[in-house]
Amino acid sequence: MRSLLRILIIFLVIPCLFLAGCRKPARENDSKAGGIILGFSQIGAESAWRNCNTRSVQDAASAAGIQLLYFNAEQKQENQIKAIRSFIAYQVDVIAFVPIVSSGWENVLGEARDAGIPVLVCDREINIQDESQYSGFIGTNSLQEGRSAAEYLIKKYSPQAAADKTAAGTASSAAHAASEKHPAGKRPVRIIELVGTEGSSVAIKRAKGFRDVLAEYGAKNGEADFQIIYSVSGDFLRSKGYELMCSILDTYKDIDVLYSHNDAMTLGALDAIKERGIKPGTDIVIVTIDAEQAAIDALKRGEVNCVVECNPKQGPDIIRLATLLAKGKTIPRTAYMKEEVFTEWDDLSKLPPRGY
Ligand code: GYE
Repeated sequence: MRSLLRILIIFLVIPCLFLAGCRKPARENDSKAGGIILGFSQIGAESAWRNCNTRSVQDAASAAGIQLLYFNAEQKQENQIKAIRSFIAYQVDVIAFVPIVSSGWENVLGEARDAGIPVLVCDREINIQDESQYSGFIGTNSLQEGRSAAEYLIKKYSPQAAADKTAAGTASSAAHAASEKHPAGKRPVRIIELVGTEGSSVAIKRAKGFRDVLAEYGAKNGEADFQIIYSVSGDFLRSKGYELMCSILDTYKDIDVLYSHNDAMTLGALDAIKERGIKPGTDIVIVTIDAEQAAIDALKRGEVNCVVECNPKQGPDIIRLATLLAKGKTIPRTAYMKEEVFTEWDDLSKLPPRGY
């Protein structure tokens, strides 16, 4: 019955709000039912990670008996703004949204505040002058993910770290070979960076965290051991990861490392690399973020060297926080998901299936 109601709302009521500009006058009937209505604006379906994130929110909402008005913005901020306006017109109890980019939310969030509807920012962060325009954030710690990616590289290329690991019998031969290829003092390690969607908090912070750690390391050692020779946005898409990597391989010859902001782009890039007879994981060190099953499988095959987990299963937390907000409670300003790092030096034989 609930799903029938949801289908009716999604396919009949909301399009009506968009197309005819009609307003649902009040929520008396819904309030009598006592249920919480959550308007959720998702950015799209650009990756397996994203699809898992959407499923997680939908499953958690239905488990909690929360009515979810779900919108897929198809990668457009204007669609998200429209969706949020429709949630306001519908007088939902809470609005949750994944901001595709970090800026440009002042007006619509001001409207939500005027309407007295609390807003939960999910997955990606926003950059806004008046932080009281939203109630809190739950999602990805992108700065730390970028830092973890760089920390792995420092270990990988540190002769000492590789030697220690060899002595302990845990180093892969690739780790040792890499550190021998670039002993401190020789030419810097040359890095290609595939960046996520431009203007998104995740792309900005994954780039910044990565650079911060490399710069801190360089400052400590008095030399630049790492050099980002080219950085380009692949919009978090597998197809772009492939296309970009094809042209990058035509242009750059001495690539040591590919640092990619998500697995979808990495998987595309791996296709391009393998097509040219280059061995990913050996000839080019691959560092990727998300930890989709396909990336973990590639790590196990030795085609990827480090996978920084980004946890898409945010649904239970989003629903818990949205419920608190609907009840007029305050929530923490910022909550990050728990995330791990998997490398070629780990025993992954007992890692449970990822589910995305
Ligand atoms: O890494 C990527 C995606 O916002 C953290 O968006 C998310 C990113 C994730 O599509 O795969």
